[in-house]
Amino acid sequence: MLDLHPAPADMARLVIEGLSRTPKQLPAWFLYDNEGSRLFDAICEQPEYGLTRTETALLSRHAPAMAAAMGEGVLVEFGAGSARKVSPLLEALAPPAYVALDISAEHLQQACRNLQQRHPSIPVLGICCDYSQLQQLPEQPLLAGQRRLGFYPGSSLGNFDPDEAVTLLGQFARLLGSDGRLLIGIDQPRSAAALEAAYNDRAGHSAAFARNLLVRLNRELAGSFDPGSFRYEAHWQAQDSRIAMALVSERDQQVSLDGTRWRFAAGEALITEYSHKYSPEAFTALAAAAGWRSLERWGADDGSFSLHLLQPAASGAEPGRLSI
Ligand code: AVI
Repeated sequence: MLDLHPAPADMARLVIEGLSRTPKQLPAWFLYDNEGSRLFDAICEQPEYGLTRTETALLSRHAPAMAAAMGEGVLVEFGAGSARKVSPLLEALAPPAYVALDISAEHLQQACRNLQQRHPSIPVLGICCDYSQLQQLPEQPLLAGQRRLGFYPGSSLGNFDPDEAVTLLGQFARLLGSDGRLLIGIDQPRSAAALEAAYNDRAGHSAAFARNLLVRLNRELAGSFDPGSFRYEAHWQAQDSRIAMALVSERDQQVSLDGTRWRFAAGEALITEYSHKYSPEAFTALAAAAGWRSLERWGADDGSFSLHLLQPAASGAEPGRLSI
C-alpha cells in the first residue's frame, strides 16, 4: 500500500480556509478518519439510505454488460472505502490489476486484504490519498502499458460543488487516458422527505458521522470543540438540487483550533458536506463539460439512481444506447 495522505499542516491550512468562509464549511474528506469510515459503513446499512443497496443490486445484475462495454484494462476505484461494491465487476472484468484509492488508511488496508483473499488471482494495490488532488497515478509496474478503467461508485461526486465536480471529472479523464473509461454511480433527485430521512436516519448514525468530525479536529488539530453543543441537521435545497448537512451551534461559543480561536454564533451552521443529486440529463451535461460523453446508462427502476459509463469525448467511438 502507498501512503500519500495529506500532512497535518495541509489539514490545518484547509481548516483555516474553510472556517473563514460564510457559511463555515470543511472539506468532506475530513469526515473519513477510521471512525468516520466505520460510521459511514453503518449509514449505508440504514433502511432510510437506499443508495448503497440500489447501486449494489445494479452492479450485481449488470456487471457482465458493464464489463463488456468497458473492455480490458486495470480497474482503478476512486474513494474505495470498504470496497464492498467492486466484486461483481472484478469477477466480470478479470482485470490484470485492481487499484483502490481512499483517504482512510486503515480502512483501505483492511479492504485491500479482504479483496485480495476474495480475488487471489488479481493483484491489488491500495493508495491512501486525497484523490481529488491527485494529478497523476504513481509510476507502478502494475499500471505500465495498461488501459485504465475508472470506477467511482456511491455518488461521491455529489459531495463536490458542481464546478469542483467538473474539475474532478476532467482530472479523472487525464488520469485514465484517452482510451480510458469511467463507470460512475450518481444519485438522482427525489422527494425532499425521502432525501432528508436518508441523511438523518432515526438510529442517529448520520448525526454521529458529522459530530465525529469535531472529535477528529480535537484530536488531530488540538481543537476544543464540545461536540454535544452542536446539533445535526440535513436539509434538501431544491434550488441547488442538493442536501446540505450541517452542525449547528446551540449557543454562542468560541473554539480554539491549532492555536486560532473561532467564534460560532448561536444557530450558526458549520457545513459538514453537501450531497448534490443529478438527473441523468443534468449529469450527462456536467460530464460533457469535463470532456466525457455518455456511452451507456444502467438506471434503477424507481428512478433514484444510475450507473453511467463514460468515454473521453475526443475518442472516436459512437455514443451508445441508453439501457434502463
Ligand atoms: C459518500 N457520499 C456519497 C455520501 C452521500 O450520500 O453524500 C456521504 C454521506 N454523508 C451522510 N450520509 C451519506
